[in-house]
Amino acid sequence: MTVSRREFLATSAAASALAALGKPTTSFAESMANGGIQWTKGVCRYCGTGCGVYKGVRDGKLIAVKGDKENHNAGFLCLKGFLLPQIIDAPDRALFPLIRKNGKLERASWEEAMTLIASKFTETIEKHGKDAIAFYGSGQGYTEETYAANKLFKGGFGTNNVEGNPRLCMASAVGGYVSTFGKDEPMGCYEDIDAADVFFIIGSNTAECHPILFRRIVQRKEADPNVKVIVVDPRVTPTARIADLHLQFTPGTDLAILNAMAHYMVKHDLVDPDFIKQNVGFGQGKAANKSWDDYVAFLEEYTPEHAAEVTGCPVEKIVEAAKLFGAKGRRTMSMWTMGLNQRTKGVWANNLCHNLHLITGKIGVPGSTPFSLTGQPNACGGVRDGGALSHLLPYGRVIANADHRAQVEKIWGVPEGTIAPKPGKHCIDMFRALDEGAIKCMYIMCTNPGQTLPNAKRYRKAMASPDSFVVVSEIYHPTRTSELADVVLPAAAWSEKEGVFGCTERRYQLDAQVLQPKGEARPDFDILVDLARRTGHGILLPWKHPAEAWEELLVLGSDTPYKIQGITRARLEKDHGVLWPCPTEDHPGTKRRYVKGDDPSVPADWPGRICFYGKPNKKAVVWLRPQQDPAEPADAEYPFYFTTGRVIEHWHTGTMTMNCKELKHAKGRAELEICPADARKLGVKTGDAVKVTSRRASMDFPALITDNSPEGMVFVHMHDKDRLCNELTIDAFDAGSKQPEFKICGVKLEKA
Ligand SMILES: Nc1nc2c(c(=O)[nH]1)N[C@H]1C(S)=C(S)[C@@H](COP(=O)(O)OP(=O)(O)OC[C@H]3O[C@@H](n4cnc5c(=O)[nH]c(N)nc54)[C@H](O)[C@@H]3O)O[C@H]1N2
Ligand SMILES: Nc1nc2c(c(=O)[nH]1)N[C@H]1C(S)=C(S)[C@@H](COP(=O)(O)OP(=O)(O)OC[C@H]3O[C@@H](n4cnc5c(=O)[nH]c(N)nc54)[C@H](O)[C@@H]3O)O[C@H]1N2
Ligand code: SF4
Ligand SMILES: [Mo]
Repeated sequence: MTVSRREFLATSAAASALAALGKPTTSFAESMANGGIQWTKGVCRYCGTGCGVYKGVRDGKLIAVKGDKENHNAGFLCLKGFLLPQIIDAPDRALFPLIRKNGKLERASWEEAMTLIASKFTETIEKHGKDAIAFYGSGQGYTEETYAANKLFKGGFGTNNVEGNPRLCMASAVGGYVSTFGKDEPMGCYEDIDAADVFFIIGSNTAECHPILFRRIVQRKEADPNVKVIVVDPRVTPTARIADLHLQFTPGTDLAILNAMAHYMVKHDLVDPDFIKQNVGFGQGKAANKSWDDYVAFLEEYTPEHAAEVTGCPVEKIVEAAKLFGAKGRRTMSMWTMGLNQRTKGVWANNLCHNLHLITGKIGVPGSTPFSLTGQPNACGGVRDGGALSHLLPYGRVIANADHRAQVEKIWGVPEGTIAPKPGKHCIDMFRALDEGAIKCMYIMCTNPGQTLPNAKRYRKAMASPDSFVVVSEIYHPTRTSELADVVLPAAAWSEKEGVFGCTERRYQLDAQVLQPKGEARPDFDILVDLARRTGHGILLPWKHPAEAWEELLVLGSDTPYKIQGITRARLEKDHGVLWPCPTEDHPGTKRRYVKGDDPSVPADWPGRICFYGKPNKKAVVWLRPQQDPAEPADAEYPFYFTTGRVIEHWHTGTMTMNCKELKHAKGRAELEICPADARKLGVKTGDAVKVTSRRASMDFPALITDNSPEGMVFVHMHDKDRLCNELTIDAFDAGSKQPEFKICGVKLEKA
């Protein structure tokens, strides 16, 4: 069998071949012996795997990145990580501020730009009220940066209109964890991979999106032939290619599969009644007032045969998945990402995954855990833990809770009542308000919504409108967002500043500065401190260095189950990542939450092995959630399912990775992945242009004929700035999490 370059890249073999280059060195003598390269510990810029890196600097330039052998990634990195140096000196780096004058972005001084922003924000609040301004941030900013913005907007300007791209990404996972367990964030850790017997991977293309975790899964599978991998994804992804069992189905129907698996487990004695009795309650709607019998009755209709009919997935595969997942004495780890979260029933889909672990008791032991994979490098640490969404406050607190607001106000030293009691607008509503004129000023930092919002035409128009004032802090220009801005602020990039990242497994780690910012670029943290000073809120952000903000975060996180007070700056500088809770500086960190003897929040005299202390009765909830159709299934007029997502080479809008020559050449433009049968019907060959039309827009893509796509479904990657697939996608969102359904809409296809 010949292996194409693409297949090679997309397997863990690529990652394995790019093993660590050697032991990190820091002393001058050692660095001279290494060709004068100074190596400093940091974190990869990209995905939520959060690989530890060493950054190699010579003569003031970042010349290499290598894997940190002492971190969880054991020295391994994927290609994107290794090629990080190329993002710094890219030709389109934004080097000085720009202000739009007479319709055109023109060079300006920092003084001019900051004065303009401060006066616009101040005037807008005076004229139109606090909620006429908004902040839109990112799971890629450092925790200190995100915190600075959150504090300035909620505690200074007095608006809860603080959102970020994690709304597009992790909101349904948050909703799932909070509704099922009472607290956000995964309870397991990467070490669970080494102990799992069964991997249940649903709606996650782990091989391309979390390659170094995928490598660890493959390693586990290779070490023990009894290990089984189940993949639940409509497409034949590189992840599905290692599966022992691949369940394909009509997009948007997998809630029926999850319920049918539960149905089979209940009928065939694959459940753990003792565990259920001690640790589990049942609920429907919003109330946890149901019983085991109600649950069994609810599952009655979800026979594997019924699910097969609804989903198109063969009945034997659903049964086999249930048998493998539920097998007694075997450990099961489930993983999921956007295939479940980016859905109008995203929270429910998350609930149903948790259900399978709760009814089988496969939770809280090494190798058994429901483990949501986080997308961005700091969606967990900065936005989720840091509470930088419109309904949240730091460390599990919520705007709607008066005690929580009072706790935060006290730590911030602001008068009682400063934090508005009503949640702000969530992402889609915020951009709709910008479109409708209710929001007039927006500060966008470290995200590229002009390319990544669904139904993008509408929101691009809103950002471009002369009636809105949009500030974009970016490391490059032009991007599909900075081109719409009124002011572009040149931001310092990864490695030109320092800060903390928190990845998927609750691991906090410090990313070091090793370079001076390019041109006139400044760290986002400094820019926000400057803005606070100019708007009369300097006292709230009195810091000179992010380490000072970190001190405050430790206080905010200490009297909560996060217990991050042991993760001091000094510890972060020394350690290769620490997993919270970590109540003291000499605490080893916590591998598994809710587990007695491991999680410091579980009382020592707790009678069971696990305590779901996030819930008042200490019981997690199995929710009765029915299958429901997506907002826009394929139909007679728009007969194809259109889905969008990622490939291993690129990061989101490609601003960074398209600047890496090898990555750009390996995969550049977005192609329409279509199966041979559908291509034949359309009369197209690979390379032919296909016109894709949704209810919102039309766009041409070159066809790529591949068996990866099932009949009736097409895929394009989201990384191409010249083909904005988001003009086609739908902005319908989950009623609970407000996360949009990027993964599913109906389109029609024609040969262009
Ligand atoms: N290379 C690379 N890695 C990345 C990123 C990147 O841009 N590039 N981004 C990071 C970020 S922020 C994120 S959020 C993650 C995303 O990581 P993933 O979620 O793994 O990646 P996606 O390609 O968005 O989508 C995953 C899968 O969902 C499937 N899917 C579509 N519809 C359905 C459905 O109805 N049900 C189910 N079960 N599956 C469905 C798609 O076929 C696709 O294979 O990746 C992170 N890692
Ligand atoms: N169709 C479709 N759309 C999607 C998705 C999908 O699956 N399909 N997935 C959604 C998901 S899960 C996510 S997470 C989002 C991601 O969406 P975005 O966050 O909008 O995409 P990125 O390309 O990661 O944007 C980050 C921007 O920050 C800039 N940047 C990098 N470093 C810095 C810095 O230090 N400071 C500043 N100020 N800027 C910096 C980069 O150049 C880049 O332009 O996309 C969402 N949109
Ligand atoms: S797996 Fe993710 S964190 Fe690790 S090197 Fe690759 S992109 Fe970076
Ligand atoms: Mo994401």
